[in-house]
Amino acid sequence: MSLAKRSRHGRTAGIPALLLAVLAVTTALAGGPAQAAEPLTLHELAAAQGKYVGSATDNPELSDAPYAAILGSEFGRITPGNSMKWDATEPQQGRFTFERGDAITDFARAHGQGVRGHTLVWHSQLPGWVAALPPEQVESAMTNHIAQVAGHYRGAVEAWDVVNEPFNEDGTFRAGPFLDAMGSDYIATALRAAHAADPDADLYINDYNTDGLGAKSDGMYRLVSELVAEGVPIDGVGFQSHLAVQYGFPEGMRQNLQRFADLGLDVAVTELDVRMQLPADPAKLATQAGYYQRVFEACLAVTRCEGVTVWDYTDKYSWVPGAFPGQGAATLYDENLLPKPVYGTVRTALGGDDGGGGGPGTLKAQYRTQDQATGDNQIKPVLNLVNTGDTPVDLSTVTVRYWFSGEAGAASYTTWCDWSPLGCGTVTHRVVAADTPKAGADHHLDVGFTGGTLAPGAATGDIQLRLNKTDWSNFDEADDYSRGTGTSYTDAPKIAVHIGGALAWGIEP
Ligand code: 9MR
Repeated sequence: MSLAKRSRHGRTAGIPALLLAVLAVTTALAGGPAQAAEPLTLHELAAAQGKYVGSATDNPELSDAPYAAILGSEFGRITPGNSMKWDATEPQQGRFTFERGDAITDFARAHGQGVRGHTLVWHSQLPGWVAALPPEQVESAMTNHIAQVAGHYRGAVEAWDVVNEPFNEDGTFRAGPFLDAMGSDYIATALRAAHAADPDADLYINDYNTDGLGAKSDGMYRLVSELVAEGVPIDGVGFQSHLAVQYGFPEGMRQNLQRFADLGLDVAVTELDVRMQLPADPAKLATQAGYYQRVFEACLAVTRCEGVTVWDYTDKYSWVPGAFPGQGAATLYDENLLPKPVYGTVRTALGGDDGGGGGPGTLKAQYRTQDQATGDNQIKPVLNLVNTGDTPVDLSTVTVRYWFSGEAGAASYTTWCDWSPLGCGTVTHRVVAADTPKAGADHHLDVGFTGGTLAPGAATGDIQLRLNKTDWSNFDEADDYSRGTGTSYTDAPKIAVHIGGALAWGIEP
């Protein structure tokens, strides 16, 4: 892609890298070491290296103001998850609707973002009328669809996924109305029609399970080699990268991206997420963080890799739980729009700090119980926080969360710190009703600190806590989410630790 084309949008590569360097120097001079600079966004970190970081989004989510604020600030490109697809833009033959897609391009324009158009020709989310056409009418329906949609978005869309998911797993062409009517030539025909409709857009073919070396990516490689040799207008290949911790990391991803780049094409990671079987645990989360890191490193290592788009940035709107029941936790932010530790991993992979969110393992919670009675009127967790990172942690930025269920009786609580080597005067504690009450987790005890620093490798030592209902009625602790039975300290993934508002340890219920 040319720099001239990039400069249509403010927050892209090249010039901003220089600006960022100047800003960093200015900040250092003005602020001195004590005044931390505002952390750069993911996209700013990537742009300093000539790449973008994008996110998919969808129309209903844009009315969620906190969601939209992060989408608009943290990401430099957006992809409409659904609203430019054929069923959304031409539900009946010749009747085009662009309102929802326009809302996406309007959002992007207002936030200085680029747009990846998605998608013109795909077997899925294709209205029934297309498959019902006599074969001899399919080509003109397809080229008309492309002319209208790509024509409408000309100038507003940076790149198009012209053809989506054309391959079977073995690298042969996937059946569908277009292949049936035109053979594999439909792909070249679609690319030519898109080029005619928007000569400035980068034209991509996009697929999944082509991220690593293998039969399916070999099929893609054969196809695009031929298209390039025949002079068909193709600019890039998109690698969706819908990964799962249980299926392993795609073999040879960097080499795979590089072989496409060596054909003179751009490449991009277009739909990244890394799902897992729920519940998440520290081992799965560590594997996931490793996969995110390797995808970003692969893109950074390949000069012609334009950037990485995540298939929505938050578990709140991820497609995964709907498509794979029992799986999830696939994205960078949790359902409360807090960045997860994997967000810090991505920042670090992009050459930044971890955003203050604490990378995996910066701080961990350990738990032991000194209360074997599960049916009495008090809960007595004992906590120990350990700094497993290599920088000191300011304890005033830390909140620890222990979830339990309140059962019948009073809904108000009294909390106590019985003993801690830190001094109980520095430990704050209160009970909060959960935003989303769950069985065994309708309240949480939040523990904080008025100050203090935990050095790398250091531990707080015992924080002996206790709580009761104000009417002293009994609890049933047996089902409490955060409770354990061990009487000596073990790592406690069901106790969450937030640093500066970002989850740094544990899994929320
Ligand atoms: O994120 C999209 C989801 O909202 C839709 O229900 C789904 C229907 O097919 O499509 C999702 O996006 C897909 C994308 O268009 C192509 N690659 C796979 C994506 C996840 O299914």
